[in-house]
Amino acid sequence: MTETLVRVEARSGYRVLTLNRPDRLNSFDEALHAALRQALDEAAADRATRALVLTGAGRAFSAGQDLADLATPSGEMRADLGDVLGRLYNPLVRRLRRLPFPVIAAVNGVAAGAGANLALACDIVLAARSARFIQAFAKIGLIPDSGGTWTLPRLVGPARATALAMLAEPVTAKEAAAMGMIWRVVEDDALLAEAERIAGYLATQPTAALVAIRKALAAAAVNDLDAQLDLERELQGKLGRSADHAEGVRAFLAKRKPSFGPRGEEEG
Ligand code: T3D
Repeated sequence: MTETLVRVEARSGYRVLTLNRPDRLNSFDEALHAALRQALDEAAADRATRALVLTGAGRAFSAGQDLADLATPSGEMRADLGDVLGRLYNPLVRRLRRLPFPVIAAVNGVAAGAGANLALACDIVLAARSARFIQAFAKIGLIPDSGGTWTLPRLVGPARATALAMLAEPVTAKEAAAMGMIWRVVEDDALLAEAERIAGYLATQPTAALVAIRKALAAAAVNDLDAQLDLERELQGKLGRSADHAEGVRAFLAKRKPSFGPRGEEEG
């Protein structure tokens, strides 16, 4: 059951995870959460995995929480939503943000609610030209969750974040790229190939440095300049002593391509 809810394809140096509940627009019920959790943990445990692509089967990336799973047909809530976040979504976002390698979201179609914010929690977000992002929460009396209230203002600024959250209007991939919400728009039929090209490239790069980049950029949201300078010094000091740095410099001086070492113990 869990294998099919998230399709896992291992490639050379990276994995492709596909949310595979297309008849429900890859919306999240407990089983999909469990399957994704397992797939992420397996990828993290495999030293040969140095990048990940996250995408969706069918016409959606993910429609967020499966609303039918949380409520009865008459709209009566079956679960406490704070508890749902605490048990399922918050650990998932933390997992994604702490993976010991970079994660690329290949947003193949609509990404709504938590589906949008899980995509935005990834390190690099590509979207198919036909994809849409919807902060659907306000329409059902909620606030953006899965890190949305943290991620959105950082990506697009508070004015746009407020309008995105309050109006809950669909944003096209092109608009999302123009406002800095995502990295790039790709033609629909080229999306996965481009995501895999990037994952393949990142898998050959110094993983510890890539993970440290994520850490430093995230810390900038809360640090003042002094604290950030200290963090850069700490991280750079460590990276500067690494075999990957030495190899990068040697390769540069010898005018050849670097050959970086295997994934180490880096924490996400
Ligand atoms: O603790 C907590 O807070 C819980 C966590 C909450 C996090 C959240 O994600 S809250 C936000 C939940 N998501 C939404 O509110 C989005 C709801 N879906 C939509 O607004 C639309 O479906 C879409 C904009 C995503 C796509 O629209 P469209 O017109 O392309 O498709 P559709 O016809 O609306 O949907 C197709 C089917 O998928 C349909 O079922 P049917 O009629 O074919 O049997 C629809 O009901 C179903 N579906 C779509 N989204 C969900 C869903 N079923 C359950 N849950 C969904 N989220």
